[in-house]
Amino acid sequence: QESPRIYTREEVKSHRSPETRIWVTLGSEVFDVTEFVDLHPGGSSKLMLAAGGPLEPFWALYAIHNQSHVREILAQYKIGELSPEDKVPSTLETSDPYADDPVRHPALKVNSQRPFNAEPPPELLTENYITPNPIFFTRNHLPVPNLDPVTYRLRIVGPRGQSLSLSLDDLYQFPKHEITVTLQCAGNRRSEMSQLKEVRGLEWSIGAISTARWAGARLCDVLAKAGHQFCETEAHVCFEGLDSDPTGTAYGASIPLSRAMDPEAEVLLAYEMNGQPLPRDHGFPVRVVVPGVVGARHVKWLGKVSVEPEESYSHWQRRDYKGFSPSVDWDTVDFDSAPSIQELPVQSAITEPKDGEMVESGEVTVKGYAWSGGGRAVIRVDVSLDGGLTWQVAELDREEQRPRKAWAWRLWQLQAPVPAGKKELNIVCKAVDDSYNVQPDTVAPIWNLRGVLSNAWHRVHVRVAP
Ligand code: HEM
Ligand code: MTE
Ligand code: MO
Repeated sequence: QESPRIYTREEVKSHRSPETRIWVTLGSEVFDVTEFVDLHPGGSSKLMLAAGGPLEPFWALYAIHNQSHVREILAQYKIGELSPEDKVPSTLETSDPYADDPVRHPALKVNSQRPFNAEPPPELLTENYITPNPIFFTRNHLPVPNLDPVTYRLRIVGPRGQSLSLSLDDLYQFPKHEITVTLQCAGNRRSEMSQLKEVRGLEWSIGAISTARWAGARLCDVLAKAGHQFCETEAHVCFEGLDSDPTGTAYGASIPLSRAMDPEAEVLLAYEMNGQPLPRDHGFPVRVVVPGVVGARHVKWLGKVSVEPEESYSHWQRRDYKGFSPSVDWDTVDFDSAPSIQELPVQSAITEPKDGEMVESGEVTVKGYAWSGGGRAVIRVDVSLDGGLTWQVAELDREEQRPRKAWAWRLWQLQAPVPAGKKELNIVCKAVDDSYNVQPDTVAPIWNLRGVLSNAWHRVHVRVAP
């Protein structure tokens, strides 16, 4: 066996372009990843941030890399070792950008620790119409910023460049508007898609959805104050978070200006969640709430709002959170060809009983949630105990549903006799909204490479106690 080639940190540093080839280090090992750059699932530009240097500070931020299959890919590109005096400074190995993240509730099912992504377990999800703050699902792309409410400023930039800087006290001066809104991630129920065929993304079960009472200033009032009166149909309102990656790129997203300026759309710059200041995980001190629209646009830790002729140039607006045909794969996908997800389709899921559970013979109680995007109200939930052969109508909760402004979910339940002699039940639910939109019966025809918009009939298999 040959002894490994030894390189200095200086040498590695000079290899950071396709012309000179692209080298990186991990621990004391040196890799030439030139051939991998265009294959990187996280994008070539992200990988290039580490070109010529250590991966540790970046991988500490994207802990998805701490998996053996990622290490195996990297191992194929090994070209040698760093000289001993040039090993990574220990501060880089130990500094953890997530060290300051808040403490979380132990009931949350964690799908990723860094960044933090977690959902409430089904048995708690529909215990309350309003989800308690500590178990509200959390979807972070980056470390949670720690913002000082006293020095916090929100920058509002109008279409002609005129700008306004608002403190929290300034925001409190606008009329306080309070609404109940369900927030759902585009990736809710992704795990059902990945069971069918691999998708790229976090494994969410049915809990990437929660409901809160949000209070704050209406975005249309704040934009009017910034001198914005008109509604150009082509324009967009872009939001930027104060969480940012190693290049300083902030989380961002946008919505059409027409929605932002419509008082009936009730888009909020929210500073309260269920009567409390926003928790840090949910955007303290200010986040956007866009009723009826996918979670990704509800930008947290809001730093900037601007009226622009184009949609946000953010990765999450243009290169993610879009739907595609099942025929599209990572070699053929053209992100520019599909619109960004805004309003979400009709959705429902069973939270009780749980898959695999044993239920009593006699009577079974089935519970769950149902919701639709764009303010469309859920008008009915159908439940089957025999895999969809026969159906019964579930009882919906009595929460208020305003026409065209049904922003929040409806909880539902069905109590039904267990058919005599049954050893197992295939429980299914499906919801109907007030446009008579329905859910597809299976996941195959809506499967997509990113695993978004997963809203097939929800199925739970249980055994009946003898
Ligand atoms: C995802 C490998 C460098 C950011 C991935 C995945 C692999 C990978 C295999 C997919 C993981 C999975 O889905 O299970 C590598 C290798 C690298 C490298 C071998 C170095 C040669 C970087 C750097 C960054 C980065 C430097 C950031 C600055 C990301 C992100 C994703 C990702 C954000 C997630 C993409 C998504 O699912 O949305 N990487 N990576 N990677 N990588 Fe890297
Ligand atoms: N805003 C910022 N600044 N950073 C983020 O990572 N995640 C988005 C959105 N707003 C995100 C963000 C996504 S994809 C979702 S689904 C919701 O926040 C989740 O909100 P929650 O964590 O309060 O449930
Ligand atoms: Mo999301």
